[in-house]
Amino acid sequence: ASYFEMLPSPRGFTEFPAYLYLNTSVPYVEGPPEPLQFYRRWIGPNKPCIIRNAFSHWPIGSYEVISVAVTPNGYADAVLGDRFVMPEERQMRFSAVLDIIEGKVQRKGVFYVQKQCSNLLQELPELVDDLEPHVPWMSAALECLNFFFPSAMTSMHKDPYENLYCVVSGEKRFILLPPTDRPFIPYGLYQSAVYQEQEGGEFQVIDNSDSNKVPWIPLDPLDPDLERYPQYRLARPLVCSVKAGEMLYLPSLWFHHVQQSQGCIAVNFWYDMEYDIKYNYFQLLESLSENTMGPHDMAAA
Ligand SMILES: O=C(O)CCC(=O)C(=O)O
Repeated sequence: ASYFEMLPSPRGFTEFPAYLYLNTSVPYVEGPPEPLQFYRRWIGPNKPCIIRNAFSHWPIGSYEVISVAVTPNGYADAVLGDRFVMPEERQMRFSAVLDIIEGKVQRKGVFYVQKQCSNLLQELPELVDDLEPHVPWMSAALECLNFFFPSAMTSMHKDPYENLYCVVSGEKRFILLPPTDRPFIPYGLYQSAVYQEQEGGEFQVIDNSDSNKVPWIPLDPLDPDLERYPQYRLARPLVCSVKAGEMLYLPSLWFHHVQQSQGCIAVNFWYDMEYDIKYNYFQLLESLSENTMGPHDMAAA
């Protein structure tokens, strides 16, 4: 039975605890915090905040590069009909990407540089000199460093990481949903596929025949289809804008949808979450919710 069949009032179940622990907006913190204080105030309670002046000493320069993700619509890794579609990966010079983004050269599609799981260290060594390899008050060890350059949207998902998301230039707009909203967020299982530009310039969706189905969220929080997913009415999205020089602490397991301004450059630091009692309660909520996911799918969906 689904969560909704088992409990008379899912709203009542999450409303009171949410009222106790959630803010109605994402609060600001001035300057780099003390490690212990940051842990007590934000990481332990699993609450987001925006930190100002946390990396003002980074000398950010200009770079030469790398592999670019290309999609027809700006949605990399998102549900399209009954497919989970990933971007076409293309090798390009950084200056060529800039020309496209600045409109000097016309190209079909939306271009996005997104380096995940520390590829940054191999692919953008020039940038690494301009950053610090970790955030000193967060942890001594860098778990994973990712880099985002314009201009795409990231569909709603969650990660099993504590995320420090630094906007270097431009602005990012986040829609955040707490893990306690899991019952109101729909999931489906999708055939995985990639975009591929054809000779005529159109993009085709090509199936990845050898991969397992991917659990993903079909709902677009910018335009939620409430007829199809009525339970989303009970969700409590927080919207925040992170500007150049600001760092968002995005707690583990929070659902997030991300949009950005033209020319936005961002870097994030991922730290493993604690697989503690909170994680176990989340797993319980997950299994009580409408569930298309097996336990092995949990990690990054
Ligand atoms: O900036 C983006 O487009 C995606 C960021 C994201 O999903 C993350 O940091 O986990």
